Amino acid sequence: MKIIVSLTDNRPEPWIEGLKAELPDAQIEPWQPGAAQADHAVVWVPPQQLLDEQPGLRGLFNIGAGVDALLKLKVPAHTRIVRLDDAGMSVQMAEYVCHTLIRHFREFDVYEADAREGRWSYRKPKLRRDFPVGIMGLGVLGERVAKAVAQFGFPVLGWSRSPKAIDGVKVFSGEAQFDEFLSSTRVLVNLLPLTEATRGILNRHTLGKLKPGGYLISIARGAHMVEDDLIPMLDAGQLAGATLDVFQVEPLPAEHPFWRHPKIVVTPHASARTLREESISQIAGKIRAMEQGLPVSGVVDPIRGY
Ligand code: NDP
Ligand code: OXD
Repeated sequence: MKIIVSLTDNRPEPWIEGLKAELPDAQIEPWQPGAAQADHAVVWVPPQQLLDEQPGLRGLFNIGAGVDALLKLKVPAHTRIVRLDDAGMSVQMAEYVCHTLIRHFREFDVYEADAREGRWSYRKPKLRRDFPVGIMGLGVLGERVAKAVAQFGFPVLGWSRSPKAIDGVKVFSGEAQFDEFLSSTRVLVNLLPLTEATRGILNRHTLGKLKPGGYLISIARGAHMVEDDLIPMLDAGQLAGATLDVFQVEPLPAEHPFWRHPKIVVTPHASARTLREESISQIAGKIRAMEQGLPVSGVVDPIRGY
């Protein structure tokens, strides 16, 4: 069995070493133009040339959860695209959202500013029931985040394409229930995949439906948000604040106004990093299963887009 590796922005060597340790009988190499046909490829945003030159790939393993960049390429219909399922990312997302939510709810940002001035002053306690948290996307990441937030006693709502039941979470589904989901939410967390149906879904119309004091946590993809809509809503007091991890252009240009806006916190696409060891072991397990004709989880439906 031959496996090729092509990871934009990542050194392939540690991945190749890790995969070799898991799959000692496989031939595993970095992809180069003109390489002989392989059975599987492990990739992050590979060049179209790789796919054109490798029509016999059975598995295309993405080293991330989101496959929006991969689906822009022409992938042969018989090649199965497989995403990472969790592999250590959902707990990171839960940490990120709980931290951001609690920092905002308890006004730790205000205490930090007070401390810098040597000011001893209490904030009036707020009620959790006034901070319903709505999570868009209840997949591998969204469900874990919803459960983590519920543990802190906040009312939790979720929105997905298909109906589902999650303990402690009020689930809305489909376009028909989107407005009701938004108008019941104060802190909005986006964990949708980027598809044609979700591009631009965070905009002045949708964000304008949140409860007063709305707060946005945007951690899936930059193209979910109409960026020009955000600052006017913050400046007009229609939103209380936003924590943003993903952007239309990454790295976020140094001159971008998001960096310096007092109601925006920026992080550099760091809410859930791919963990190499967990990811290698998951991908190797899926390759073994595929080779034995067994089912694998995380196979992407290219029509649905995730
Ligand atoms: P999943 O595919 O497991 O879950 C996607 C969820 O979104 C599902 O609940 C799905 O509904 C729902 N959904 C999809 N389309 C729609 C729609 N049109 N309307 C309503 N709901 C919809 O994805 P993950 O949870 O693993 O990851 C989510 C995204 O997070 C990734 O696609 C990626 O873009 C982003 N991400 C960002 C990272 C970062 O560091 N910032 C790191 C990792 C991921 P249903 O359940 O009905 O199918
Ligand atoms: C992912 C990401 O999709 O890192 O996994 O954004």
